[in-house]
Amino acid sequence: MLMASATRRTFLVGGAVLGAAGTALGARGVLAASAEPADHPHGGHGGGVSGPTFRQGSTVDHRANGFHPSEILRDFDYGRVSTTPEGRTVREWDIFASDEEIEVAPGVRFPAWTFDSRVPGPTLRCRQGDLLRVRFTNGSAHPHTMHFHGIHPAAMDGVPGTGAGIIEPGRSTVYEFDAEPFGLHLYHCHVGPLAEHIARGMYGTFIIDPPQPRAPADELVMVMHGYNTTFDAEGNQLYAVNGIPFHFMHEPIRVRRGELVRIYLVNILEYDPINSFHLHGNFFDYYPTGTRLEPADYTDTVVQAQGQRGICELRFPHPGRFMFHAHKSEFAELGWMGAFEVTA
Ligand SMILES: [Cu+2]
Repeated sequence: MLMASATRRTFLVGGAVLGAAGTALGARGVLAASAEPADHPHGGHGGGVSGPTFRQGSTVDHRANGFHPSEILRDFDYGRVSTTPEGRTVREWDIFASDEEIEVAPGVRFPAWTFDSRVPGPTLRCRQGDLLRVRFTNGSAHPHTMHFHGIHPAAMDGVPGTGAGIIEPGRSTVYEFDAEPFGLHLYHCHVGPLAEHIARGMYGTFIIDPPQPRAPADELVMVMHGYNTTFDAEGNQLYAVNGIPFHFMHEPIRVRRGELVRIYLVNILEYDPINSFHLHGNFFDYYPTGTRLEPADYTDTVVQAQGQRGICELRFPHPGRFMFHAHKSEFAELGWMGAFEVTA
């Protein structure tokens, strides 16, 4: 397989080469090393992070990466729209897979596999009952698919062995299916080793709006994920929302006091079994999978396994800065934290 040679990579961080195994820093040392001055020698921390981290200070080169987490927040792709003679809405997208080296933390480069050159991939959005056509072209050096969550024929499931099956490099296929059921879904590659294909960045959000639209709101997409930068068995060294760890600490999400905010929250984190979302200073209505119009919970913390997702709706009664983060302190300190800036 092509990936065998690519799965063992090293990264130059803070003057030290971090290999897949046996480094002095260890897997969790990557963040501490990247976050402190190069002339400040430091060993591993056995899972913790001490001293300053890049949650303050320097950040990555978004321009070179070609995507920006703050833009991903409110970027909904409704496709090319047309209408059948029967009056049915048709939405079409062209999605391109490619291999991209991205800077995931200051000085830490990650060999990602992407949909449309970004992590996460584009947020595809439609309404229940639309006819969807997704032309997928594989420009990566590795075989991939697009597997959508939702209700569709087996041949459109985007898995090896059914329908078009695995899409080899240079090949393309069209996935065509009806948009159902309404809710918050996702798509991801489904080629093995699946953990690696997902962890490399091959996932995105798929929203099917209900027949009667939800109330107008400031709508945000948050995809929770991680990076295993050393490609070892120990799991992730970095955790993020929308591509870059700590991004929303550097650039808090600006929302207006009293305005309805709707968060489409998706967990695709690989290697760790559970992820979570906790909001400070407020509570939200929670709609698991977004498939019902009545909230199932009113809370400030939700837990999601991989592939779980849900819609959070809230209004901020107080202006000021309010943190959000995984209520798993380890993830939070390795990048999964951010803040809302509520303006009057
Ligand atoms: Cu893949």
